[in-house]
Amino acid sequence: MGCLGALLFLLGGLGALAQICEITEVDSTLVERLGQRLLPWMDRLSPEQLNPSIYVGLRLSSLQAGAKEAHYLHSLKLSYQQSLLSNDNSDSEAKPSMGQLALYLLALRANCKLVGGRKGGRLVSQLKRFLEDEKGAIGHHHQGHPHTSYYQYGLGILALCVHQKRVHDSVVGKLLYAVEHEQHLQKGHFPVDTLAMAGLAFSCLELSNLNPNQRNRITVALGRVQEKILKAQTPEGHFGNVYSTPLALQLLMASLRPTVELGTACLKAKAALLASLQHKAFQNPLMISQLLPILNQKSYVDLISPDCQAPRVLLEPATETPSQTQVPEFIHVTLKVSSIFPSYRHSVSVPVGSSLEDVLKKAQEHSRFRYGTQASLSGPYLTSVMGNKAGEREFWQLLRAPDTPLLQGIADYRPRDGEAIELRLVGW
Ligand code: B12
Repeated sequence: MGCLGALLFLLGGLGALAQICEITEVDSTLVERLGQRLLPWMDRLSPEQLNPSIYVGLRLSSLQAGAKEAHYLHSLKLSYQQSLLSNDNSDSEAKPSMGQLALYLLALRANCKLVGGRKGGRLVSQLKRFLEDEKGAIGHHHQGHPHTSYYQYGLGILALCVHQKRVHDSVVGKLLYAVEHEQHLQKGHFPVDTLAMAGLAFSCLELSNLNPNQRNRITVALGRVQEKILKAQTPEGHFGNVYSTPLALQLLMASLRPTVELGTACLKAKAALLASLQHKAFQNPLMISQLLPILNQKSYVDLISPDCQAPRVLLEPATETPSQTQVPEFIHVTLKVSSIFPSYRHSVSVPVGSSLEDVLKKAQEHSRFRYGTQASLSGPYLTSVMGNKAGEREFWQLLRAPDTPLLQGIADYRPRDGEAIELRLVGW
């Protein structure tokens, strides 16, 4: 073999080793069971319970909900357009946030519509205004923070991009800077989710070439995001934690950068995810909605040109096995709040299988404990404890004592007997 032959042989070998990220051959019954868990949520049509992420997740999955799906989109349109396009500012609390508007635009695109007309134009202008305000809050010298988060900032850019709407280079520039100087992304709190969302926005911009002046910077940032996410893989295989893995995989699947490590890392993540599915880790509809696309080899970036003709399997409601009525067994859970004076500690007894929210309710009924929540797309978000509302860039963190942050919210986490749960006011 001559020199050229040897070189071609070597390149061919390397090409074969560089792999893309694929999650194929997932048991269809497992996927259907996940989809079935979304169905009851699609009957909840009140404005606080509507969730555009559910619609997006389903449309990018291999499953469909028949007439329910069209009805859900219709309800989303009524609710979002009414609250976003009305000039009534009296009930500003009820207005969707920047991220919710962005998810709504993703839902419209998932139905193969591009925003247009007067109403569509107003929604786009509103999202652009949100981003401009956030850019202002970050500041010229990047000394500030967005009012929402870099996660929502990325989501906003992504939503406009899949509708082929250009945002100013300076808006994209703030997200690029945040990725280039990672300390600006949420310190310690879910950097993988935030990086993945930023990466999805950059992937869309790269493919659509909407900001040609920033092409090189976007390409470099994407490489950095991919590298960081691969580095965040845990020994079990998750990227960050189990719940950031779906978005991380969406980003890696959309990647145009096959590498030797990529394919292997994705296979390992698939194994970890499947194990988590067996352990019923995915019950929350928002989490399921971020997971379903990857089980169908899709990511939010596919919304650039969605395939609305692709065959999808019709979901049938799950057949319920009647549970035997038994006398409930009780467990004891200790609830602690040390961030207040005087501190609080109390043990409550609740039936086995109760959620942390049930524990909080019981403590409120039987002691001086008080709490408040706010509805969100992930479920009830704990906003205040003992009358202390978390301030700007603060939150009430949920921990299993002594120091393990919970990976689920108050409605989903089910404490075990003897566990102590701490609610701690922290900055983020
Ligand atoms: C940003 C963020 C935060 C910020 C929110 C503040 C802010 N102003 O943005 C901070 C750091 C405070 C936070 C806190 C928590 N978070 Co958080 N968060 C996110 C993140 C990265 C983006 C959320 C978002 O903006 N969505 C888009 C907008 C449009 O949707 P939204 O519903 O309007 O957004 C609001 C809610 O998401 C709410 N929120 C944020 N996190 C959580 C978690 C839960 C369980 C609930 C009910 C609500 C909630 O804050 C958002 C802004 O108002 C997601 C990542 C993801 N993959 O979704 C994780 C994520 C949702 N969070 C998660 C968790 C576990 C928590 C905590 C429970 C952690 C803890 N141990 O205390 C706490 C919530 C505790 C509480 N008080 O109820 C998990 C949820 C997993 C699950 N099984 O559902 C996720 C998926 C991260 C992960 N990979 O583990 N979070």
